[in-house]
Amino acid sequence: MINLVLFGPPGAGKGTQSQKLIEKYQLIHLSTGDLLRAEIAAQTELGLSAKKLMDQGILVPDEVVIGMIRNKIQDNRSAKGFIFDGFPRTVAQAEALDKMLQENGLAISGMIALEVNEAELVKRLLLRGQTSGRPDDQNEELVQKRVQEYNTKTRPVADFYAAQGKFTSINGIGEIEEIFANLCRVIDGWA
Ligand code: B4P
Repeated sequence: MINLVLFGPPGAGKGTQSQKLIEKYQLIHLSTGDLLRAEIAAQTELGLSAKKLMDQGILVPDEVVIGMIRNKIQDNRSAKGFIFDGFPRTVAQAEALDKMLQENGLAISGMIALEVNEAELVKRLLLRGQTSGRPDDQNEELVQKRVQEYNTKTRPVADFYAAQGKFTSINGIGEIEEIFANLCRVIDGWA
């Protein structure tokens, strides 16, 4: 079973690469960003309170995203594995994920980080903002805020997996196919 944490700053290509990985490895894709946007579209109470934070580029509370992921793992007990995309984003989320997986007799296989510099991230997200309709992709100030949230709250999650010997980083700049091939090489090494 492959349980991958795909890591990187906003705009690093996590969502893009996840789509290719789920097809190749038949994994369940768990994107907390997508799950939150689905709650917003359905206008649930959770969605409405998350929207206020997401529109400012701020992370939503740990207990909200942990609860969403717990439900999804329990709904997919017979899965071949999971891609965690955009989760965990804090060390508290990483600790909760380890515990949840342990309770289900599972474990993270490894974390792969996509390394992309800040100028490229801003360029990609503002470009996506022209067509995505995502309020958090609309202006540079907001995009910078998301990168700042990543640097302060999310970056330490890499050390959490490195301490377990489960961290690999690859270049996230270049052709999408080339980055995908490098990801597959790391994953195939886990088999
Ligand atoms: P997310 O939905 O996770 O959004 P994201 O970080 O912007 O990454 P995404 O996966 O969408 O973009 P990608 O890199 O694929 O989070 C949104 C918000 O939700 C957060 O700010 C937060 O408020 C909240 N949230 C989500 N999870 C949370 C959690 N666990 N805890 C607390 N809050 C949480 O792609 C970006 C663009 O780059 C695309 O347009 C793509 O086409 C392009 N691109 C990809 N690869 C490329 C390449 N190689 N070259 C050029 N362009 C490329």
